[in-house]
Amino acid sequence: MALSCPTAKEVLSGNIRAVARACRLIDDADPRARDLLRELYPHTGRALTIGLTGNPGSGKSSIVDCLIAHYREQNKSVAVIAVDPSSPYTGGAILGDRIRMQRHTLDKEVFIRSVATRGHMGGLSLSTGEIVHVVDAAGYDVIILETVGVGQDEVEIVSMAQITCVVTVPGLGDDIQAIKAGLMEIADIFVVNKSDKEGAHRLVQHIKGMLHLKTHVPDSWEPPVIETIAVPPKESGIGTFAGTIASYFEWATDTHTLISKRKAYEEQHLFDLLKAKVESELRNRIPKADLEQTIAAIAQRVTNPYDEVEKLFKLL
Ligand SMILES: Nc1nc2c(ncn2[C@@H]2O[C@H](COP(=O)(O)OP(=O)(O)OP(=O)(O)O)[C@@H](O)[C@H]2O)c(=O)[nH]1
Ligand SMILES: [Mg+2]
Repeated sequence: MALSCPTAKEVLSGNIRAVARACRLIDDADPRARDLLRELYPHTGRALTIGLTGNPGSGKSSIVDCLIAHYREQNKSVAVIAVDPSSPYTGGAILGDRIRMQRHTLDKEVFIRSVATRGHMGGLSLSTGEIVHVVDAAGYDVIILETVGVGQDEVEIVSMAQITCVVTVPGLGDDIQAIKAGLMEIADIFVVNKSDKEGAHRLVQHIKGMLHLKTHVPDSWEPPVIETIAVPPKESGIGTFAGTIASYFEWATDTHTLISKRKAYEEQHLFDLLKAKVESELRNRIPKADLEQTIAAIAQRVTNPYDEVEKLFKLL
């Protein structure tokens, strides 16, 4: 039986089942999701969005669990979107996320959702963005995006958050390897988790050293490096981390950084949608038989894709 589409009103009222159904429609690339998003869009852009990325197993979900507790104490509702691009199914890692955040599963003010690679044309970042819009419209105060920091996809995903936090841990061997290139540039805050382990302090110094090498732009935000322990009984640093996130929001609001980030995201989003639209339009317009013939000819090296693109482009 087809999944029924929730009304915008149901989502806006924060009805958790409606929110979950909307997320499933997005996962399934159901065209009704677009109509719903159209109605929800004016009600989005209110939540505080935090992106958390970093090495696999560095304790991201454990930190998220602590952050949920922190925000719940302040009576803020929290939605968590855990992105696992490595798995085409809702597999082990996501189950791990659930277990890590188990103490919050009965809390109605906490919504946890996993996103895997499925989803529509335009890819993971597009469908993740849409899920963010749904939970934003549903009124969650804080939205946390967790991704494993490996690919370009994830860099794109965390960049849609208002703040990007990069988590790393001591003991990964070469300290330089501890933070993947690309992540160094996008971090607003560094978290050295598992600081109960040997080498945490050295890693902090190392990251600070790397940050000092960057040319300092006046009035820019210097990413702080925070040590945390995200598991009992020695949990620590989470309050400092949350406080730093709050300071960042103050700074980013005052300096109009949030507005610039939002515009950058809207531009990216617009082009993602446009690309998806153009591709599906093109696929519809090129007769299937012609396409197959062209592809076969390219495969046999009778022609090349460059000439074929020009030909098709002129034809259309
Ligand atoms: N010693 C220690 N272990 C921790 C700490 N934080 C998390 N862990 C453990 O590290 C393991 C991985 O934690 P997760 O929170 O699942 O890590 P993750 O980064 O979300 O993992 P993936 O999503 O699979 O990439 C678990 O066994 C945690 O209990 C910490 O501060 N100290
Ligand atoms: Mg995790």
